[in-house]
Amino acid sequence: MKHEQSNTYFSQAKQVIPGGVNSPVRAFTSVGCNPLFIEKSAGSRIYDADNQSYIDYVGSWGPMILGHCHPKVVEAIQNAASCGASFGAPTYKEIELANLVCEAYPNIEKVRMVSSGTEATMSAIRLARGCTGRDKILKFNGCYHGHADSLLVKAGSGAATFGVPTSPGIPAEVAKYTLTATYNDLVDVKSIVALNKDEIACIILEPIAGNMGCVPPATGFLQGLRDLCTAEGIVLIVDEVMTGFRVAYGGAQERFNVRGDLVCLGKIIGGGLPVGAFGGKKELMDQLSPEGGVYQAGTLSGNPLAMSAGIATLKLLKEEGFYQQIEEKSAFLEAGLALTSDTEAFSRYFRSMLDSGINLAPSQFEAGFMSIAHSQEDLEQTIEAAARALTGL
Ligand code: HOZ
Repeated sequence: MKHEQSNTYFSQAKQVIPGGVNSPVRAFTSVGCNPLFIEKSAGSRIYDADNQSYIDYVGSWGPMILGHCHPKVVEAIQNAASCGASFGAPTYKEIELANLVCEAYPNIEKVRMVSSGTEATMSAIRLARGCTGRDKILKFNGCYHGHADSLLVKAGSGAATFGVPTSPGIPAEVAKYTLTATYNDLVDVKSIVALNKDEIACIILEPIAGNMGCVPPATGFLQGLRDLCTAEGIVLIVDEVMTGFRVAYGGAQERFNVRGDLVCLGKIIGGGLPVGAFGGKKELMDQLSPEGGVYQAGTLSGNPLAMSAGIATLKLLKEEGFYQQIEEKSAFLEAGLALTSDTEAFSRYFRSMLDSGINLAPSQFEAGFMSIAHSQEDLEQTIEAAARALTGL
C-alpha cells in the first residue's frame, strides 16, 4: 500500500511535535516504517489519510470494544456536546456512570473520575500512601501503569519497546521508593515485603499483564497477593485500565474472584473519550479531599462528553451474550494465528499485515483488542493475511 499522505503528514508532524507523535509507541519506531495518519473509522475498520482501510486490532488501545463510531455512542456524545462541553461543576451524568461502575465492581463503593489511566493509578497510589502513612510502593517488572514518575520503573510496553527500563527525568530519590518484583512470583514478593516490613503502602499490578505481551496470572498468584496485603496492612491496587469491562463486565477481578482494595479503570469507561477512574471501599475513598486530606483534582474530571460516551458504552456491554461473543471471536482468531516473540520477525510481520490491510499494535509487547464489530469475514481475512505474512518471514 502507498502511504504518501501519511508520510507527508509525518514529516510535518516531526517539525512541531516531538517524534511526530503525542504518545511514543504511535511512531512505529520498532516496526521499521512510518505511522499511518488516521482520518476516520467505522465498525471494525480505520481509514488512513491515503483513504485506505484497515481491519483494526488496536481499537485506540482498548476503549473501542463496541467498534468505532457505534451510533448510540456517537449520539450520546452529540447530545452532550449540544448542552455544553465542560462546566467544571458536577453533573447528573457523573452519578450515572459512578453507579454503573459500582454495580459492576462490588469492591468499589465510591469512585472518582479523572481524565486518564495515568491519573487514576497516580491518584490511587497517593491515596494508598496517605491512608497508610507509608512511602514505598511495589510494582511488577513489565507491568505498565501509565507514566507517573513513581510508576515508570521497569514499565514494559513503550519503555521496553525503546529499551528504556526507567526514564531519565525521574529523580533517584523518587525511584528509590518503587520496589519491583517478578510477575507471577509470590516468593519474590513475599521476600521483598519481609525486607521492607511496615514500609510498603501498596502493591499495584495488572491482573492480566498486557504490556509485556499478554501474561495471565499464575494460579493462586492474585489470591496470594490478596492474602499477603491483608496480613501486612498493604493496599492492593488492581489496575484494570485495560482489563476492566474488557475480559468480563466486572473485569479480571470478576473472572478470578479476587478483589483489590483500590481499583483503577479507564479506556472502555470513557467510550473512546479521555477518562480514568479509581475507586474502592468507602473508608479509603473518603480520605480523599474534600472529605479527607489526600488532595486530588482535575478541571476536566467527570467531563460530560466523556461521561455520556462511557454511560452509552457500558449500557451496551450489559446486553445478553456480549462477552461470550467477544470471547468466541477472540478464540477463533487466536486459533488461526501463530505467535512470535522475535522483535525483528515481528517488525516484518507487522509490515506485511499492514500491507494486507490489517492494523496491529506496532510493538510485540502490546496487546491486541477485539471489538464486537469485527465480522467473521474480518477474522478470516486476518488469518489469511497472517498465514501469508508468516510464510514470508
Ligand atoms: N499506553 C499505550 C501503550 N500501552 C499507548 C497509548 C497510545 O499511544 O495511544
